[in-house]
Amino acid sequence: MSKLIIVSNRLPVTVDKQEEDFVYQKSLGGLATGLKSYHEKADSLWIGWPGIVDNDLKEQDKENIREKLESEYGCLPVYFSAEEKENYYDGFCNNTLWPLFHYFANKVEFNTNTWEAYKQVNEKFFNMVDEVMEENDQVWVHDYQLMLLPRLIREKYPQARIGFFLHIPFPSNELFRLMIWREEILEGVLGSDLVGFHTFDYVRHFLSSTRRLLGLDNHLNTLHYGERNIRVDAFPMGIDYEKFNREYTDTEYLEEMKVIRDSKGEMKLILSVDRLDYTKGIPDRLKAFDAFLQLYPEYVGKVRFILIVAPSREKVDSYEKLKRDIEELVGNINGKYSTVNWVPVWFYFKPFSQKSLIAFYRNADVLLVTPLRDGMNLVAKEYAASRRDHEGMIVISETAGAASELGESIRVNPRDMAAIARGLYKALEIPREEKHVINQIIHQRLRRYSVDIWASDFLTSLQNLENTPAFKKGVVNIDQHEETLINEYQQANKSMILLDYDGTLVGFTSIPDQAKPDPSLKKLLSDLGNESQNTLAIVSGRDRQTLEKWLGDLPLHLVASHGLWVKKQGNDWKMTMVLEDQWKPAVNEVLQLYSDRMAGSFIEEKDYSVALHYRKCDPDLVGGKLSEIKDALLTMVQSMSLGVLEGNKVLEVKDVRVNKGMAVTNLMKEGSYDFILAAGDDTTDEDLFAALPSEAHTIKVGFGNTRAAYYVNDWKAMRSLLRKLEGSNGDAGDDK
Ligand code: GDG
Repeated sequence: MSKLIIVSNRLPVTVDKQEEDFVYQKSLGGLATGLKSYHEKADSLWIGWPGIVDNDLKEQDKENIREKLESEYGCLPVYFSAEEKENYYDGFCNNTLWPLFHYFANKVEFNTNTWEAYKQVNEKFFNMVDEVMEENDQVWVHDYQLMLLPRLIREKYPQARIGFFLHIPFPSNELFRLMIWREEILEGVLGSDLVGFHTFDYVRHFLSSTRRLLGLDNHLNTLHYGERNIRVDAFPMGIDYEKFNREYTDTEYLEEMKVIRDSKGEMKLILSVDRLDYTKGIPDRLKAFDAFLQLYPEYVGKVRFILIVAPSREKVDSYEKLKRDIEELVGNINGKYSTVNWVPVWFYFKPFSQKSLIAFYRNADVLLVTPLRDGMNLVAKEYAASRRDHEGMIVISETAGAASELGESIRVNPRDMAAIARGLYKALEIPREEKHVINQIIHQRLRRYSVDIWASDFLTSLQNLENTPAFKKGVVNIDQHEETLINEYQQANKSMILLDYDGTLVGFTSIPDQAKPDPSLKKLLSDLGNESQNTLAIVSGRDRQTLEKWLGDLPLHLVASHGLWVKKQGNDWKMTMVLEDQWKPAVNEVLQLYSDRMAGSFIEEKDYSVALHYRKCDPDLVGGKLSEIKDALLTMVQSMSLGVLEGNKVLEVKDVRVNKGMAVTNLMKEGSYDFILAAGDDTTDEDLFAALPSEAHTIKVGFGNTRAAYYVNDWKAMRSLLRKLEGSNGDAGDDK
């Protein structure tokens, strides 16, 4: 039986040493609160740090804690020392990743020691996963503290199903690229099969970073990475709706409710609940409350702001300072407005029990939640769910992930004090009926997409991922057909092998001239060409001079410029069609105009065509420009027999009568072949596939739609297939 392993930095249980005893408490924080209920129902195994450092523990303590965590909570502890905690957690996680991902670039510290500790602790987590992992287990890794873990697991368990979920925002590439170890971090996450974020904005940002920094294209949110496909998607985390919406009748709750209600009297309550963190925008919120009292003096004496801040990360310097700033602001406001029987801000710096929190939620007229950045913000959802009477109203910052789902609430810019003040006023004054309609919609949504549904949605998506690229429906990986292919090849009397060059036999380079064949490729082609049954042809878009220089000494035919020039083995180059080239300067001029404004692009002029190469350009820039360029060219090319051809990161204008299919049809006429294999990677090779009889073995190299029957992942896989074919006829040769 396979199991689910959840891995996160903190366990849902925190172990604390009090005197000589160990106390087990619920952990605070969004992830722990949210996923705990699912964990209990799913009977999963949860690996994480129990919140206590190694230095406080004897070996025997560690064992006892492990035993209790495992048997009572389904958890397994990863221990680390105080020094590791300082460097990995306080250091790299909270002084580097956290501020960077929340757009606080000025707070980011880069430090090689903390990075080393981050790597080391990720390894520690891996060791614990490794200890309990069985082949068919699913692993779900959580959050920014463990971004290297998916890759570590993948390296040892290539077949495992691994999911990763980021609970905080993924920043725009402009921010993310500031990270020194950005490639390692992306590659770490890409060990997963499914990468989840709270919102589609974070999905977009992640895909933009993988594209710009690792050069990975994506199709319908699927990344093709090496041999694997990785799905990237948005899964907005929900809450345990029932828990917050339920009616409680226990004395603890009823007493808490009474105390809050009595103290409230006729007063309107504004509430906010956060962990202590500079991303939560607490100082700005206090200033906005001050602005509210100034702008709407009729509320002086009639409204109270309850500010609950749960202590967190107090050992990090900036958090200490933040606490002092908050205290000062609270002091200022209270000093300015308080009267004998009214204090505007009630500030609590301590955690409350969840029941107390629910009691606060149920008595608050408005929840004011204005983080400067927040991955999701569960407090907003918990508040809405808690107000069973549909009387609550939320003022939420547009930079919180939850704002996209709580669109009916009042959305504000968290730095705009006047806007927050106006938002508060609106929330307090909103007509009852309107408030009820808004609440109904929100409740419905929260009830439906609860945290359990969120977790099972993520895990079902992980389970159902197909291994074959979704966009190659009906096209089969040649691996599944390899034996038949080799058999047919061995039995054939006359074989024709037609191979494109760039992207099919060699990888792409930023400068086309650098893609010349390596000795191993030359040996492979020479061996294949020397087989007596074989006719081998390289069918390329390159000019004849280059092909001659690189491959002219091999036993094969060469087809250059997409079929315009053909050189049969041992003969001279021949033009397959008489063409004109007077159009080139005009086309060149148009392309040049665009190229000048597309940094990284360049123009290649061939005998009878002009190509614009844009491999090194910003992909988003190209996306917007291509159709414009095609439009501009269209009017020119319509009057001639020219066409605009889209290849692999290249746009080429050439005579439409010339194509790879036409040239190959001529070659094929010269013999009767009982085995035909053709392989190519871009759209110009589709003409080649189309011109071949249906029994031909057509192979698309890499991604994308194709009329070929099979595909291989990349040029390396193509070479290895050709080696096997060649080797199957006796001497395999040594072309490594
Ligand atoms: C991260 C992301 C994302 C707070 N004070 C008390 C208390 N809490 C509970 C709340 C809520 C949780 O802590 C806070 O969750 P948030 O979502 O607001 O924020 P983070 O902890 O920063 O969580 C965040 C989340 O992960 C989930 O993916 O939404 O964006 O930053 O559940 O109720 N609970 C108790 N006493 C308190 O005083 N018992």
